[in-house]
Amino acid sequence: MRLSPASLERVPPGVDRFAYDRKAQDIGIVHFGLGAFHRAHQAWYTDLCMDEGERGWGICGVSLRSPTVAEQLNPQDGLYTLTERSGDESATRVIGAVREVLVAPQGPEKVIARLGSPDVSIVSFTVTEKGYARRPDGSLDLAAAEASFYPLLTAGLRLRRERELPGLTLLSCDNLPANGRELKRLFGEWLAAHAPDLVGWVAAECAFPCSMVDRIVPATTAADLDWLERRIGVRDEGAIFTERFSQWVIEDKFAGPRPRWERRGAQLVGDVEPYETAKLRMLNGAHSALAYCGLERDHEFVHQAIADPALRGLVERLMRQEAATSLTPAPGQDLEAYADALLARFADPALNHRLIQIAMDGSQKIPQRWLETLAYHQRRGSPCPALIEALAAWLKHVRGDRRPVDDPMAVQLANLWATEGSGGIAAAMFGPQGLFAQTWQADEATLTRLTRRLA
Ligand code: CS2
Repeated sequence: MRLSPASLERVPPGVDRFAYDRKAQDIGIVHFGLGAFHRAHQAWYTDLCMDEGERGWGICGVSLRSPTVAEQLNPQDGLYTLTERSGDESATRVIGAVREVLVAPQGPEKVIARLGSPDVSIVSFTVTEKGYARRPDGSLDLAAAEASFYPLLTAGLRLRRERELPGLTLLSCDNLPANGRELKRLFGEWLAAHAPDLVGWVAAECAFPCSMVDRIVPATTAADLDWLERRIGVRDEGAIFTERFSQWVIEDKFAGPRPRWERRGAQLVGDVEPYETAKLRMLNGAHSALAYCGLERDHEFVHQAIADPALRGLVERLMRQEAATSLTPAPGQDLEAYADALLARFADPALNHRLIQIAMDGSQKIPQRWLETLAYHQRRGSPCPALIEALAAWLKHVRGDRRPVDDPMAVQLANLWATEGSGGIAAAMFGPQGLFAQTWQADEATLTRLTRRLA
């Protein structure tokens, strides 16, 4: 039997669940990219806040491509469980916040109508780095943007203006530096090309807060679903598994009402940047290094890679000597303690976080995770052996001869390898004319070092 409002009563009392009147909640949030991360993070905060008395923050999730999530959640009326795991312990909660799941290609007009609803005041995004359609030089790839959220958002905002409704808060929750400002800039480029008449209205009526989001959410496996079914007595095809830790730092800059997410631990601040940069360079930077170096050494999971003494040393150095020293902490932000906490999170075997999941889309991730740190230290003449080691492992990974490469630039990267070979690939990527020159141009010594490592 599937999890649903009707089968909820069969779920044992040890499983926590929402306590608010679900049907009475209007949809106040439209979310693009209803993946596992959103369901473990923002939807969970919102669900807990509605338990605290916040009202009208039901979520309409929009999948931009695949019908999979809709097929998982719609037969369950949007209900799903979130299980937090740590060591031998676990705790499960039924989440009620998702009220509707739309699949954009199956009905774009429904998405536009929802964006045009007077009840909606927030549009949030977890569309992954590539969903923003940025080229390596930072500009908007108009063709790729066409297949992402840009056209729908434009049509929805146009409808609001026609109806004389207020604008929206557009809240990016992806792992990009200054994600709100990036969204604003990229959406501005899109509007200039496709809807110049909306530029002024969007600037006046919409807000683009930055946010730092953090929770490790491994992809759910079939074995996880079976384990949960044995535990709770019903089948949840939309179940999500995560760690106990969660963090959300949001720039307090909204165009209209918002849930008081701080009631359940979100931090509303004036400037997100110190948190966001630390998270990208330390957590995500270490993650990507573990992924490429770990796969090279035939590890499968993060907890296995971090238990490998060679990789542990590399990650310690990357976080403490290379990433942390490139940061300016906010008052009270303790980067040594942050590194300690990250190591403990990575080591938790309960998560079974696959390295291959993190290895995805490296071309979209490494600029903010590694290259900005490398640029910082190069200006000061300090070496970054751990990051160079990680870069070499990434270069080898995208050559694609050991395992398939899941990356929007996979073909381009493989072609570069084919034409440049191990003697020229480093310069083709990171040299003065390299693909990533916008973020970092390696000096001669570094290129030589990298090339030697690939030989
Ligand atoms: C990971 C992130 O897959 C990845 O690239 O580094 O998803 C990471 O688990 C989250 O950002 C943690 O908050």
